Amino acid sequence: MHKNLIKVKKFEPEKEDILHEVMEGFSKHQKELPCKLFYDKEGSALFDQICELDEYYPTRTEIGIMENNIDRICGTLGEECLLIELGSGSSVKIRLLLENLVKPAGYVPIDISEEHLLESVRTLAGDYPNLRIMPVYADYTQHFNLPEFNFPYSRKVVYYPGSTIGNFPPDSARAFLRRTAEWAGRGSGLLIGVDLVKDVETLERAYNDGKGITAAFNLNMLRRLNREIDSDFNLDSWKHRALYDTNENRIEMHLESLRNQEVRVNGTSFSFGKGETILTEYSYKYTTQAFEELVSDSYKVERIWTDKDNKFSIQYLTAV
Ligand code: AVJ
Repeated sequence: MHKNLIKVKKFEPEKEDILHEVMEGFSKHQKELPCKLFYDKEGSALFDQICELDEYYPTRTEIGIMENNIDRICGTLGEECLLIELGSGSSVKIRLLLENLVKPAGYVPIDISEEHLLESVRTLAGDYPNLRIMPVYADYTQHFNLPEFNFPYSRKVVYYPGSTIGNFPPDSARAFLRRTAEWAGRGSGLLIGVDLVKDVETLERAYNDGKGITAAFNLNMLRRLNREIDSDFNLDSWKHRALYDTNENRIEMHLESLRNQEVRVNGTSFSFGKGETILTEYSYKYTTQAFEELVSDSYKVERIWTDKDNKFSIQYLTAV
């Protein structure tokens, strides 16, 4: 391991945890699987491919906003900030920050995919030999322990790019941001990417790409379960579906059963009717007003940067 890596206690997601999530999700009327199960090694690699797709505008738009406003963004974060990234691996974006921030005090990437985390940290450590990097392998939606920060820094800034906040239904998003504001503390910053409400065609195309990468990403969740827990999903019997709900302002991703079928999971049999779906992901879209309203009990919106078409926003908030 590189010399500027501070080792933290290793976090191991247990097979039992995954099994528990599956059992719980399959006991609901609308069966569901948590979207964090997308990100094993294969899933993380497929997600990287999604980010390159013509149809998938968020990543490229967010990077464009950063490039156009990098001085303003870094000026807002200020000198010697301690940058804590939730769900790292977005190496282009973090590099833009690390290259333009004035004397960053440290970088704490938190990620659920151990291999993805260590691989990106290894590369970053080589490229920024003077940067203090403290990777944390954890599920940041659950309780986790941060390493001790026994060095000076001006303020903590939590970095949450990619509009991943959109995965949470609004009430959970509010609760999650409240917890984040609590552990990061009053006055801490939150630099967050938020995807904006827009026309249905653009949204649905972004989740139904022509090459079928998003479909492979969605189906990989079942493949992963077959690899990691005792399940027997037949991959030929499931189909990717993504649609936008204009009332809820969200993309819904589902896996649709193509026939009546039984699936065994750890000795328990579940039946799926033809056309029945497993909900795998929500991706909520916000107006800037709706987002400000969502966060208002824990954060104050200080700055909003967008692209010329108002597709996506990067926002800087401070915990109140
Ligand atoms: C990583 C949650 C922001 O919701 O757009 C991309 C995940 N799912 N294509 C999103 C995703 C399907 C993505 N986030």
